[in-house]
Formats: sequence, structure tokens, C-alpha cells
Amino acid sequence: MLAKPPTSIPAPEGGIIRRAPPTGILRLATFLTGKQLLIVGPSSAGKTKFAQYLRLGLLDPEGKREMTYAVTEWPTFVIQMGQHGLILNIRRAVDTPGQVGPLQQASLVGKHRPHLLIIVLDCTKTVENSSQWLALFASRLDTVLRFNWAARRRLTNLMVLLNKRDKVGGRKPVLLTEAVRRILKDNLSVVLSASRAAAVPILECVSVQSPLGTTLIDQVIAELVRQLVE
Ligand SMILES: Nc1nc2c(ncn2[C@@H]2O[C@H](COP(=O)(O)OP(=O)(O)OP(=O)(O)O)[C@@H](O)[C@H]2O)c(=O)[nH]1
Ligand SMILES: [Mg+2]
Repeated sequence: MLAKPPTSIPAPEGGIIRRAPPTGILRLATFLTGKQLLIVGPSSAGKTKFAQYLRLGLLDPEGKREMTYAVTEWPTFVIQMGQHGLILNIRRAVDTPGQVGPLQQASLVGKHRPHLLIIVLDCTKTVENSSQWLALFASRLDTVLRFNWAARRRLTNLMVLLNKRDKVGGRKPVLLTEAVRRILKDNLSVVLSASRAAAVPILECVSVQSPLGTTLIDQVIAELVRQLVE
């Protein structure tokens, strides 16, 4: 059972985040002008839980595991942020199965050509474990983008989520953040430019119900909206 949906939730800076499925002509407009998102990351990192909150504003309790077996496309939806609001039209959000591995997931960037790539890592894994996954992914992504000019041109934004922040207590994931920054710099500085690789947001996140509430995940969504709304 899903948790009861909040109709609207406070965003950072005192604003409001709302979701709405577009109807009628707005649906067509959202499809035509909307942004495409691709969510990747290791198995069980929290990709599907994040995608669910992004689209519906719903957080499940921890532990409700439903492994994703196939690439799943979430159709058009709209996120509105702030009282008078930035409006982000999302044409498609694509959730990927972690079990296919980092190389296959990087190939999906070439296939789906997202505007925004969201890489979800799991804070509870060792830095070595996450680094190994990310290095393989980023190195293959570099190759994919070098050879797929259309995907490279469309990919305007990347973000890395350090998910399951609630599981590591008061400790900030400093070492993981540093490792992620280094791997992005080493692998993506040429294909994205050094300044873009250095500016990729690395954000802590919690994608289930927890005592930390929705502050972190709302900050992630606020950043995502800011990045994609020109
Ligand atoms: N404590 C905690 N648990 C989380 C968080 N995000 C996800 N989980 C749990 O982690 C498990 C996996 O979450 P999913 O969203 O299914 O992970 P996934 O990345 O989609 O996994 P695959 O589809 O197998 O690739 C579930 O049991 C969730 O309840 C989080 O931020 N904190
Ligand atoms: Mg999943």
C-alpha cells in the first residue's frame, strides 16, 4: 500500500511543490515541450522510490522492495514549484533496472537521450563499492556521448543523489562526495567540459518515509526544477 499522498508539500525556501497530470491540450503541450529524465544507479539504490516521489509526491515506508525488471517509462506530468511558480513539464521519466549493470545503463543514455540524467547511489554501501559502479558507468558514458552527438547535445544536466542518507546517522557522506566528484572529473571533463563536470550537483537524499522527513528530497526536486526550467 502506498502512503497517503500529500496534495502539496512545502518546498525549501518556503515555496510549495505540486504535481499534476496534464489533461487536454496541456497534455499535448507537455509532451511536445517537456523534458526527458533518465534515472540510473546500482540495484536497490532507491531509483524507483525517488521516481515515485518525483511524480506523485508519495513516500513508501522503508523496506517495501519491488525490484525493477525492465526499463519503465512514466508518462507526462507537471511539477509546479513556489506560490506563483516555476512550472516544469516532464515529457517522460525513465526508471531503469539496476540489475543490468553500469555499462548497460550508460548505453541507455544513448538510447533515451535525456535532458537530465539522475544517478542514484546508496550511502550505505562502501565508498569503494559505489566508486567502482560509478567509474564503470562514467567511463562508458564518456564513450556513449562521444559517439552519439544527439544524446550529447540534449544532455544539458546531470545530478548525483546520495540516497538513503537516513541510514548513515549524523555522518555526512563526505568521502563518497569527494570520490564522486573525482570520478566525474576524471571521466567526463572532456565530453561535458571541465566546468560542467565540476558543477554537477551531488545531493543527499532520502526516498522513503523516515524521521528526516521530506526536506532532502524536496531540495533535490527544487534543484531539478531550477536546472530544467530555463
Ligand atoms: N532507508 C532508506 N531506504 C530506502 C531509501 N530509498 C529506497 N530505500 C529502500 O531500498 C529498497 C530499494 O528501493 P528501490 O527504489 O526499489 O531501488 P531501485 O534502485 O529501484 O532498485 P532496482 O529496481 O532493483 O534497481 C527498498 O526496500 C526501499 O524501501 C532511502 O532513502 N532510505
Ligand atoms: Mg527499481
